[in-house]
Amino acid sequence: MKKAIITSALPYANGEIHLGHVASTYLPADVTTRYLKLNDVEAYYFCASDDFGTPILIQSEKEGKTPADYVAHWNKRDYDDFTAFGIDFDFFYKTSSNENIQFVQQVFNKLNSAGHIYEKEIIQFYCSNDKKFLPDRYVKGICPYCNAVDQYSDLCESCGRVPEEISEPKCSICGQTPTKEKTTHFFFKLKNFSDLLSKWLEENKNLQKDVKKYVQNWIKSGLIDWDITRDISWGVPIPLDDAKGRVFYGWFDNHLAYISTAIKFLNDKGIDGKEFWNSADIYHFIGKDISYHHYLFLPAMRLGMDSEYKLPDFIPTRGHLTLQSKKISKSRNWYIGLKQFLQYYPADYLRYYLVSINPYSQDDLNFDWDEFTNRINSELIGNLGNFVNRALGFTKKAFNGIIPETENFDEKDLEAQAKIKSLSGELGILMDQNHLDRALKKIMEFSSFFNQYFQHKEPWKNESGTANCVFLSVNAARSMAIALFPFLPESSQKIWEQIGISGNVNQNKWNSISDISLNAGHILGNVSPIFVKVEPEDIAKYKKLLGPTI
Ligand code: B3M
Ligand code: ZN
Repeated sequence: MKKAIITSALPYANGEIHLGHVASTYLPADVTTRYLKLNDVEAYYFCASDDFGTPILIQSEKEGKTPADYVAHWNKRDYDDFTAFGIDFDFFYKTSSNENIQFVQQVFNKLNSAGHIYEKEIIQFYCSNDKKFLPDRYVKGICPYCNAVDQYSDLCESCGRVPEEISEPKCSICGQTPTKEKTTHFFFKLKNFSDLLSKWLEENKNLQKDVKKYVQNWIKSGLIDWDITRDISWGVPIPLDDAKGRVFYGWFDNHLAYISTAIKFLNDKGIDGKEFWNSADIYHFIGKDISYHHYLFLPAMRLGMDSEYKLPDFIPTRGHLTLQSKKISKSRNWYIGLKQFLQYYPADYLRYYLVSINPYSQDDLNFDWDEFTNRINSELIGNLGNFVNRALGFTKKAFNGIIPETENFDEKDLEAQAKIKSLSGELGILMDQNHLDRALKKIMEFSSFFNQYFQHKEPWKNESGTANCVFLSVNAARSMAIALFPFLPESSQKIWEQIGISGNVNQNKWNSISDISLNAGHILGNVSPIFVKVEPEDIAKYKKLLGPTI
């Protein structure tokens, strides 16, 4: 049996999950995992809260909580919100787990003995007002590469690079210009991995071409060794006697939790976690802002351990979500929390909309309330819901809910039959290539074909051919229910039950989508509309909630 491990970027344990998070990573990863499971792959989806790092320490200090209490709260809240959205992790853990802390320390020791680490005295920003060293988000300034203003010192959000030294630095707590003080830090020799990384990028044909090009250019313009130390109290302690009181940079430890979380879960299940990891396809789903970390730091660290844990096969990288064409910003209240959204509409509405606007590329995508309304009302309800309800409703009314005996198929019936036969293969190709949006579109085309078929056959006239139309339409609804499971798990189960098939829709195999397995005599379940229309008046109300609240 084929194996796969799927991860999605670990959410920082410092705030609620919003639509921007789920669009680019969690939803595509969830859809993919559900698909792989149906398609006979032993697949597991892992994630964890990203608990360490400066922003979290800063925020917990502001709220007067210990960082441990603070992250525990967000770990639970994030998990609950994901679950309500149908994101079905096999295991959601945390970077601050004992397993991860130990694993990170082991990895460091291995890299250190292999000669990939060195210690160097550096000058760090220090705020004499706050009496603190100021790593990462404690400093804001101008990006030395692209001149974007107001960037944190650890990542430029405008060009995606990690600045060596930010220009015109200011303390992000008090705004004062920091002084420079000496401290010793550990560095990872990223520079030494340029050739190995280039080779890996070259050889891995599954990586997206456009992202690859970006990363190859970064390598060409010269990598710099990577400071993996922080002079703060909250993090994985550096396991050396002369490093007391210092911890690892969050980006040194967080991606290692992909591995430590997988190993913990698999070992607990009685599976050899390491062996599984190394014989599985590894997928890391991310948003494009963290390409640098996933295409350089992460593979370099694994290479530095002689690939004791294999490198990723896929790093599906998607663009950012804007909201009504404007950048999402929590501070300006220009965002929609996942929990809040799910109070308005079922998870499947959002899943449908977000997958359908989300190509397998780095292009940004936009959430627009009016487009959401249109797509739900005209596509999800007008096309798909309508067909399912029409086919099943008519069978109920005209045949007492029992699939009739077929007669000879005419040309239209044969065409319809062929559509069912080819569906699983056609969808499978798109799913394997990560084109989730195109696969969903194909299901919608299938539905609209059957709407037209039904219309053309006019079964309500009860002339010859009616039985064939009913037979094929109910079978098409069955195919759709299975094909929709990765995308719309709740609705697909509803369709399944209305068709009157027992068990869960996900107990089927992907290629059974193309079976015509409901025979004459099969009895439907209770039939009712699957979806409820989105009302423009409600949308007008929700739109008003966006933006500055005074
Ligand atoms: N916690 C979130 C982000 O930068 C960060 C991801 C870690 S993945 C190992 O989007
Ligand atoms: Zn300060």
